[in-house]
Amino acid sequence: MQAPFPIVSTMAPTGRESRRGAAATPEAEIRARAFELGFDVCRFARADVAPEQGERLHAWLRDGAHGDMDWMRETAGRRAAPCALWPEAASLVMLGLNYGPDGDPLASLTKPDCATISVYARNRDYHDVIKGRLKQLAGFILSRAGAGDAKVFVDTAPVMEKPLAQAAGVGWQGKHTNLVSREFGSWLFLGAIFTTLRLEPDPPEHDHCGSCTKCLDACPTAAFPAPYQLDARRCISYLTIEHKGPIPLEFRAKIGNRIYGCDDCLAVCPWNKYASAGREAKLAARAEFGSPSLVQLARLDDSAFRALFAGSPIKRVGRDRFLRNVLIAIGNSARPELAAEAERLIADAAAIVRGAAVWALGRLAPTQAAELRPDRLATEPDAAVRQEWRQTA
Ligand code: B12
Ligand code: SF4
Ligand code: SF4
Repeated sequence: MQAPFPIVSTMAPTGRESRRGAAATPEAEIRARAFELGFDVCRFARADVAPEQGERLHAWLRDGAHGDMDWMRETAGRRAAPCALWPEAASLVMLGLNYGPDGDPLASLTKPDCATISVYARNRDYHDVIKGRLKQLAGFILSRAGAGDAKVFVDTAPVMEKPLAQAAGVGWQGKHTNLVSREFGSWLFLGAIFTTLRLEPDPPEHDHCGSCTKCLDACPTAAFPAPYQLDARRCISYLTIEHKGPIPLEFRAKIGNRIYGCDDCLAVCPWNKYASAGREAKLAARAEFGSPSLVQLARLDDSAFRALFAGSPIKRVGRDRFLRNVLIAIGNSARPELAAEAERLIADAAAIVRGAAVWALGRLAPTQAAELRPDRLATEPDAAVRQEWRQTA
């Protein structure tokens, strides 16, 4: 039987893993187990790191940059620092899982009758994939220590995963605000284990963006008011996933055929040249999600939507919001033959779908839209959809 971890690590402070040799430290054992579980990066930080993150979060919220993600504001107190969420936490185990694409992630942007689904959503929901493994790793840590407590987090809890991962040396927050790794580029999912055990921290990673501005320049909707700052209200990821109402007019054309999330700022990062395709089969792109046909997606009813996206993060937005996004892409397709899909959906039961269908029809077949307008304006029960009809004039 192996000796349990000391509750307080006895390791002398050192630098990176490579300088530690093969010593069977608690950290090395945890890291080895993390790799066995499929994680690609595993590093450690103290729970009181990155004190500036709280003030930056509050400033971001004060600016209203979170849009209608009210849960970000409501949880801000606990999100601001690990110890505010869990005062007993002493150490953080920060994990990264590589989900690098095995081809050009932006290839489908040039196929106007197809949709672009962001890389992270082309297969299983990463929350489901990662959470179980975090629990297994936390169980391993506690059983080896024979004491202590641990909590696991991936995305949904009020934890600022990016600055904490930077503090542990997983990577740095690039100008696009996501964590960039010298080894995996932009393509790491993050997860965290907070524990009452004291583990030896790794050194933080430094910023390697230099004078590069590729991600800022690539953003279709100018969502970066400044480097390292994102106005979520302008971000296609927010607009297509988090935003519940009609998509503001000024962004519709710029969205192109991105129907769920956006990868443009991630994909152009030069550090991706060191990235490799992820090794997790559950996250590798499903063939049918590579560049799905807009016509087929526009024909999904609720049960077909649920069946197609079972186990996928896309199921979160529900059929109606998803169809809203598909109709924006149809409106941007410049393919008049897709107007029939929009025309059919102007009679949909959901106002959010009808409104987007009116916009798409107005773009693809303005004469047809003008002919339908008087009758539809007279019978349309929803004020926002009537406004869409007026805007087609
Ligand atoms: C809310 C949220 C969103 C929002 C807001 C995004 C954002 N940048 O905050 C929206 C819906 C737009 C979004 C989009 C995406 N998201 Co998201 N999201 C989150 C979530 C839940 C919280 C992030 C957060 O705390 N935001 C609050 C603000 C204040 O944080 P911030 O932008 O990082 O702000 C910091 C900087 O501005 C910085 N700062 C300010 N000034 C300065 C100056 C300097 C010099 C520096 C260095 C820093 C700095 O300080 C702030 C605090 O640290 C995290 C999961 C989690 N719990 O952490 C996932 C998370 C960030 N998302 C993730 C992903 C994958 C995405 C998308 C790529 C998905 C997609 N393909 O569509 C896009 C990327 C868009 C982008 N460029 O950021 C991953 C990112 C992984 C990684 N490697 O970083 C996370 C970590 C989820 C996960 N567990 O893996 N997301
Ligand atoms: S995800 Fe897309 S829209 Fe959002 S900031 Fe990046 S490039 Fe801009
Ligand atoms: S594209 Fe350039 S500026 Fe943006 S995160 Fe990558 S290195 Fe930094």
